[in-house]
Amino acid sequence: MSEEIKTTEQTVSKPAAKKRIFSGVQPSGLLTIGNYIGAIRNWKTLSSEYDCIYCVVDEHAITVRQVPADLRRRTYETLAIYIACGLSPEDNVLFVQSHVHQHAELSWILGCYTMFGELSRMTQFKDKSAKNADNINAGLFTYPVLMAADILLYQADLVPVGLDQKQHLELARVIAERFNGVYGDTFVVPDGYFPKVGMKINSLADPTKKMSKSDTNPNGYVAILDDPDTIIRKFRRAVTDSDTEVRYGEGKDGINNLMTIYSAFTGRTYDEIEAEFEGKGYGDFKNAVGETVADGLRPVREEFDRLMKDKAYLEGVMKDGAAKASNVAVRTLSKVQRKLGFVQVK
Ligand code: ATP
Ligand code: LTN
Repeated sequence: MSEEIKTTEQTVSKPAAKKRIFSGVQPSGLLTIGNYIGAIRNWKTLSSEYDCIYCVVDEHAITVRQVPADLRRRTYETLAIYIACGLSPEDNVLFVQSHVHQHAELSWILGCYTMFGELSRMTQFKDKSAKNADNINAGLFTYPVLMAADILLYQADLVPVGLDQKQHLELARVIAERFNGVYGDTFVVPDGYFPKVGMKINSLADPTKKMSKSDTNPNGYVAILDDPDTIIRKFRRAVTDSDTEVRYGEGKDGINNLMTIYSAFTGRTYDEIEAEFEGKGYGDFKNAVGETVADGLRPVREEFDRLMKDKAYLEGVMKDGAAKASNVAVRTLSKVQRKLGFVQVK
């Protein structure tokens, strides 16, 4: 919809403000094809229609112990992957979470509007506590509040994420509605955006579990930056069943997962894939998936290598992105503080 602006001489049309997207990935490991298919690829698709803000969420990553030098390097790498996947810093705001201090401040405030019981029900907290039994810290527990702060700080309309983030997104909506209910309209209540194909890519080593970049077994995931031989080898080793037919169906988690990945990279439907591999075995299919993924990711890898040689450029993007993000963040936080009754002196 366009809003009409009347001037004395003429009537000009000003396009209505675009809706806003916010999303992020943790720099907690090498980004996988799960992150790519479930999230980043859709960021690119949506990027022309929306006003997009994409963040490297380093504050989220420290809920699990990180080696400082690795965290620093991965923060650059994650940003470089965003750009290499086609998200230009000119058309999208790209920044690092810890460079905009309002995230942590809003998170504290929203924590006072989030119930202990709500956080206790989060399945990611249960999963990660089981995996990190020696470090079940409060940050791991309140992680969804920080995620809500990320989203609500920018008044985002849409949040493109994979299926594992659905529960966190629903909690962000509950928190926004609760706050709005008490103080009047303050936050936009965000909607989730999930890909039609690939909202949950599973591990190649255990196809009943989500593919995860922090998996200790590197054969479980394919990293966006794995070289072609490694990608092809990992797909050849992918766990499948004892059947031989390439067919999507119950009890065929491994093949279903490979078909989903192949479909995401080729745009072919499951029926078309079944027809393509009729009479051929799993071996041929696994090779085809490996080669298709390796080819599809080649341009990303090449652009990534180029970008990582230019740290000054990446730092420029970070600085510029943080300045743009701060403009929005300052306004939301100030509105929230005013509504709460915090004294504001100029
Ligand atoms: P970690 O292993 O450190 O928890 P992760 O691989 O699960 O990390 P996140 O940084 O938590 O990745 O997720 C970034 C985005 O990628 C989120 O939108 C998430 O939903 C999506 N995503 C992550 N893994 C998958 C997957 N296996 N399939 C589909 N989407 C995924
Ligand atoms: N929790 C998300 C990462 C994340 C995020 C966000 C995603 C942090 N803040 C805001 C979307 C919007 C995850 O993928 N683990």
